[in-house]
Amino acid sequence: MIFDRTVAALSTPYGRGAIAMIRMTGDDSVGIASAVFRPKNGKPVDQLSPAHAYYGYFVCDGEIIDDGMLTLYRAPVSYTGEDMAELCCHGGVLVSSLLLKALYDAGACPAEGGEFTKRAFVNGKLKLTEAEAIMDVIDADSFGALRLAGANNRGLLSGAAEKMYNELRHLIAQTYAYIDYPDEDMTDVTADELRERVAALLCEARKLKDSYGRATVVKNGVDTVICGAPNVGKSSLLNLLTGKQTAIVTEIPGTTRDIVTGAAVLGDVRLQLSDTAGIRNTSDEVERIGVDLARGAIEEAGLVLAVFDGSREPEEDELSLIQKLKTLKTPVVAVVNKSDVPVVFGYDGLFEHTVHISAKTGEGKEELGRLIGRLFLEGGIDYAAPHIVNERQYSQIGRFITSLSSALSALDSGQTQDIACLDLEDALSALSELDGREVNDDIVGEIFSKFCVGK
Ligand SMILES: Nc1nc2c(ncn2[C@@H]2O[C@H](COP(=O)(O)OP(=O)(O)O)[C@@H](O)[C@H]2O)c(=O)[nH]1
Ligand SMILES: [Mg+2]
Repeated sequence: MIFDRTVAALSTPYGRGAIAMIRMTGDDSVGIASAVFRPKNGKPVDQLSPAHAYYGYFVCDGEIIDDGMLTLYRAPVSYTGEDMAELCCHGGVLVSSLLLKALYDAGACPAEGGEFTKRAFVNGKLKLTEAEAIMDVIDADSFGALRLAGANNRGLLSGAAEKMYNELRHLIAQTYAYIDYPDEDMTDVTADELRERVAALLCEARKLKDSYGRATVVKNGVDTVICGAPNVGKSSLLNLLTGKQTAIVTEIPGTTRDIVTGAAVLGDVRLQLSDTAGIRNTSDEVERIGVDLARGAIEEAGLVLAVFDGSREPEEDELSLIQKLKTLKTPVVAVVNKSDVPVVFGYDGLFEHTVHISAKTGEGKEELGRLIGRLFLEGGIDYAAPHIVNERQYSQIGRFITSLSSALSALDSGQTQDIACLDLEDALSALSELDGREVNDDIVGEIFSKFCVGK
């Protein structure tokens, strides 16, 4: 991939703000910046020191339109590895559009979404997993998601992949040398040692593969359905967890009919919550549709929060709901609500997991969070360990594992080392795709097309 155009784009959101930043990358960046910027210090733009911000005036069609800052970067010491310019003007919609137009008039082309980061990747400034992590940093909406994204952006996953890559490449080279020149004392990788070292790689790769489940829980969240009889406090629980009035709460049974959704972060776990209609037999047509939706949502959930009102005995409809919930494979947490009033029925021992809470006062929310953390993260997540964070990475680590396992079986069934090495070469190629050493243009295009323009 060769980038022969110099491209520019607005890197801050389009709209009114204090400051707007326009970035430009490519060979002509400095020349084009000279056409639109007059430094206050009177120096020609091409004599400004790189990575220093200069104050001056922006010119469009021969007229000064704004004042602001210009920072130049010289290849290869820049984000993209090319010559770059960053222009900061006032954050008006008109002024930033005019400045961008001035850059286009002077020879820049509009940048595509993600083009800056794509160039950084192609020019070797970033591994593919690091580039993906940049998007995750931008999208992160919980502290946990940000920590995962930040760690991969700083190279935790690419470092782990590189370590495995180097070990495997070395192993393959040593083994071929041994096969081709067994008498020359070049190496001593016996079939046993080969088996041992492949097994060690396999163990590491499986750990990495397992990390995906936890990362998904933190990053994408668990589809969680709040269900129960009318008036037990389902909508109040949704509001407590989302921290705002997401659903209407009244003392009138049958208030919630549509599925009301919201997101919450409890500890490190993100929950994609769906509040549902209270489950009961009803002659009201609209409510009945809501109850059917609720039953359907329970079947598809990753977690069910079954809410009960602890201040009264369970009703007939609730007893059959309990039986139904017991047949689910999905984890079910019994949330016994209204703990702020005297307990009449505790639901203890009926479910594997029970938490007493008050959606009204918030009491018990932390315990619910700890319980969910234990269920989905086995007590915690180690942010200092590398994590696989998307399906693309997951499928490559899966291919790596399959190929390593196949090499091991070949050795176990008495095949020669060179036969095992064919599988090891495929394993090496899976790792290369994981961090982008060897990845086709379509995949690169797909990854960067999800980026915003200007990133
Ligand atoms: N005392 C008390 N009342 C609650 C609590 N949670 C909900 N309620 C009340 O129970 C009624 C039904 O609540 P709502 O959230 O609409 O229940 P839903 O029908 O299950 O969604 C309302 O009057 C709430 O104020 C709680 O923890 N304690
Ligand atoms: Mg409700």
